[in-house]
Amino acid sequence: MDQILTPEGELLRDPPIRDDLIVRLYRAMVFARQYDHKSVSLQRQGRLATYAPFEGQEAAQIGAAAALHPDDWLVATYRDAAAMWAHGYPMDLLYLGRTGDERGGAPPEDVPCLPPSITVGGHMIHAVGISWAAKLRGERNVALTMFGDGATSEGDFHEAMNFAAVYQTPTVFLCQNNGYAISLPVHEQTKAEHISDKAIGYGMPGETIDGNDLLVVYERVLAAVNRARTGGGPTLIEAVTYRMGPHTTNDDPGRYRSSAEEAEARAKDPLERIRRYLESKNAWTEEWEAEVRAEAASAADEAIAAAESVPKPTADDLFGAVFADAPPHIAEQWGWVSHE
Ligand SMILES: Cc1ncc(C[n+]2csc(CCOP(=O)(O)OP(=O)(O)O)c2C)c(N)n1
Repeated sequence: MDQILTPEGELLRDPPIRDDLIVRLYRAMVFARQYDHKSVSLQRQGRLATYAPFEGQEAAQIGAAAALHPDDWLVATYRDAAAMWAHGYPMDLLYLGRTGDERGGAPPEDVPCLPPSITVGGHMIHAVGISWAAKLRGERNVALTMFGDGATSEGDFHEAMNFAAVYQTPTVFLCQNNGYAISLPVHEQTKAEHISDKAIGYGMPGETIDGNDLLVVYERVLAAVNRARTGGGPTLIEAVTYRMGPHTTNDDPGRYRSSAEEAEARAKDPLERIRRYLESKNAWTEEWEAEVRAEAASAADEAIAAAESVPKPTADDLFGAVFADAPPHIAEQWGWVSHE
């Protein structure tokens, strides 16, 4: 498993980026964690619907998004809010989406993100389509698609990987192997030693990296993005990480994993690792951390306030988003809601 920065914060080779960029990405990870914690607490207050926490996966998501050009596409899942936010998806729309309001799934025109896919695996095909279109049009942008270990058992994974390799589409497949698909551990998900080994069968490069190491994620995703952009075709990257929280706010991980395992994973916290490294370079202090956390908390508060101030969708918003011409039974229901 490729690694640049050990959990203790020691460098195994030169970092791919300068310390000032590492500081910026660390700051983004703190913002992401604040968003995540806030989301769980808002869900517990009944202000958000079901939420899928990503705590523990911040390095994989922020490192990957940082390797993209602003025009590149990000096609991700319900657990990838950190990556989407880092790629420009406004935080208030992320919150709005989690209130159950579909309008949160429509980012501004200049943010090349699809709405988060709830269908496991389905979005990888869309990423391949988008990147194939870019290739046919002679554009230089690539598509990065993020998915979990469980998604690699879907037929859609096979179709997307095969098509991408055959047509040499500029697609980067980033699997965040976070150990579980809900309660199913990854060793019951596949008999392959590494998820990245699956790339061999499709004829594309594959590699396994430490997904809690921001530096290796950035370096390897950037290499894959550059290869895709310059006509070298797709890559499969397996970023090994751990979902520290439950699958969603409806899940109790205590029913399928031990607290000893969770404690061991917490010792590999991706934020702690960067903090240790920055501290060793005199680029981190407790005061600065407190300031960043306070800024992150206000950003999250402002975003939720903006999301909660959006007027509730009308019947026309809800039905009109789905039907241009509503069939009679739907038109009847549309009428009921319009008159409520
Ligand atoms: C096609 C499909 N099948 C089943 C589900 C129900 N489901 C939601 S999340 C999930 C597990 C996905 O695990 P993984 O791909 O490892 O991603 P993670 O949730 O760990 O990020 C399942 C089975 C779904 N949403 N879509």
